[in-house]
Amino acid sequence: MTATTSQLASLNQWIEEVARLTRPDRIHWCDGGDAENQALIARMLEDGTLLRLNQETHPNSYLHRSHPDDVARVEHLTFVCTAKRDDAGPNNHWMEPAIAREQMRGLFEGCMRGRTMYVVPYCMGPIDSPLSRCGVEITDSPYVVANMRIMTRMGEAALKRIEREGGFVKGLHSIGELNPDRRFIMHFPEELEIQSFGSGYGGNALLGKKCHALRIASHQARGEGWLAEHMLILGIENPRGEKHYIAAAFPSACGKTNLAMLIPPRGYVRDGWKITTIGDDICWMRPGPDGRLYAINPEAGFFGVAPGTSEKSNPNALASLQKNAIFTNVAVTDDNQPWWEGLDKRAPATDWKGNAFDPASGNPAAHPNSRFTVSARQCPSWSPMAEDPRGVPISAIVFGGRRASLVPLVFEARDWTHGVLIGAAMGSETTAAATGAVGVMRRDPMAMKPFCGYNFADYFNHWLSFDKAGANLPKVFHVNWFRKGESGDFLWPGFGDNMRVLEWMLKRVEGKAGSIETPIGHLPKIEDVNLDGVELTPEAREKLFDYDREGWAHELASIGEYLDEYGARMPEALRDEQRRTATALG
Ligand code: GTP
Ligand code: SPV
Ligand code: MN
Repeated sequence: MTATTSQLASLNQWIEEVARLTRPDRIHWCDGGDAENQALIARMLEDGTLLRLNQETHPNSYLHRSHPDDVARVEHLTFVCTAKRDDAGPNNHWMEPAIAREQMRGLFEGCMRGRTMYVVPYCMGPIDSPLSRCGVEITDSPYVVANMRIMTRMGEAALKRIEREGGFVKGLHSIGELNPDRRFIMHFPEELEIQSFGSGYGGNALLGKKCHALRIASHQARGEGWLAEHMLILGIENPRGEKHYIAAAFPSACGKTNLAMLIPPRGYVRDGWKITTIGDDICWMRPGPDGRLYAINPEAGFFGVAPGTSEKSNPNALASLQKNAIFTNVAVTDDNQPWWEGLDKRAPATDWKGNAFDPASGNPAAHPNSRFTVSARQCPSWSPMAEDPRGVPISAIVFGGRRASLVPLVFEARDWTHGVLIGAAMGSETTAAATGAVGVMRRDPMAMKPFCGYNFADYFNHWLSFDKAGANLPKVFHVNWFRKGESGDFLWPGFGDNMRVLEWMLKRVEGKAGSIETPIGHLPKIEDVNLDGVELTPEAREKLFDYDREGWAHELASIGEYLDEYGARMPEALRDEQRRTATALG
């Protein structure tokens, strides 16, 4: 039964061990090639896992309808299992490793009977980059294999690197019976191991993504002096041809994909400004020889939110989706094209569950967390620098959340420590990317609340540690595209117009714009932000560009309480910074 094809004894051994436990009918080692992919797709079309979309408008594109109870990440079932509870921190659910392993053993026992076990070797990052890291995911889901092939460098080349290096992250996944009561996503960062059972959904099942590239990698990065972050990476080129790279952390479904693929307003394009895309979700960065932070996108594809994606909001994403895409839980039109809320004015025929769509029901046709999976190379703004093994130097780090009130459009940190406080204090209203209530304000430091594989107090300390002799660190900013006015409408047009804010940041990076110094940081002078062609109401001008001292005094008190939840482990430097800011606000 076991067709062992690896040169690495430890890998073969693990595969055999897992096969003895899970009892698959067959084992398939994935080479990542076209023939393999076509065969997988053919099988999935046969058994209904995939449905063929209109092949004239969307060649080689397919629809997957998940189990209706399996549509988002499940944070309450996601655990970080470190030997000591405190090492996982109050920011994670924790289970004792031995107990977690025992529990997972019970679930995995015999779970692949009648199924094929796929062995998926993958590389996170350019295959020849020293910043990249490899893993092997074992899964019984061909849908996961097809997605991993798009999202990572999967197959033969990755296996060769793994055999050369000898080490890799072990990920074991089974869709189980998709029973929400038998579903767990367990991480063992100290053993570089992931075990996920009972879900086929993105962040729960494509183990290279959040499980490896964030939870395991953040833990590993702390030990090795680098950072694994929930950030997009974009390139910005000015009319003189000078290039900068910006990394931005926004919580799930808060605008990373959109900002990464931004098309600047017409005047900017005319003047020769250009935005290029390196990554839309995850960023690994470490100091280079010149003291700057160099970043790679560990992923090779986009697993993006469909609703709201349109020719107007994100034309680059739409162009990427013309072919070779997998759509999950979107609706379809009567001629079998993928459709979601906000795409266009057509009426969908069938909803995400496969039922005839009834507009009178009041329910959306596409699931609010419906997604597309597509190769990054198909994006018109994709930058070949995404393949550079050295990574790209980061000039600015941006934090941002979904905040209907209080938080202005943009402000800049005084220095690195203040920047770390701004990141640590990030708050955002929850979205459909995770199960649970939507629209509830919660602290989501650095957009890593669901993804940091260790104690946040230690994580902030790690961030602070980058400020040392020889460092040449990026400037740190905070943005809020989601401020609302009295009427409940967004005050800022957002999307392409966010370019105006990026331009102000670059001016600050290059020392070409002044600012207004306030206790919360440097606010732009409104005349330094190019607002040509933007209509802002007086309410918008005030709320986007000013700050409410009293409201911020409350906010800082609440941030102080939040930091205190981590007790003595919270770095004193961060508590000091919070106290300084609170005092300045009076
Ligand atoms: P994950 O893939 O979950 O990590 O999400 P993300 O951070 O990549 O978010 P994405 O870019 O997919 O945007 C999520 C939602 O926010 C979509 O419905 C967008 O239309 C909306 N959005 C993105 N940018 C803006 C903006 O500048 N303004 C407003 N109002 N909405 C935005
Ligand atoms: C997110 O939720 O932040 C995503 C989608 O990017 S998932 O892959 O499920 O994490
Ligand atoms: Mn994300």
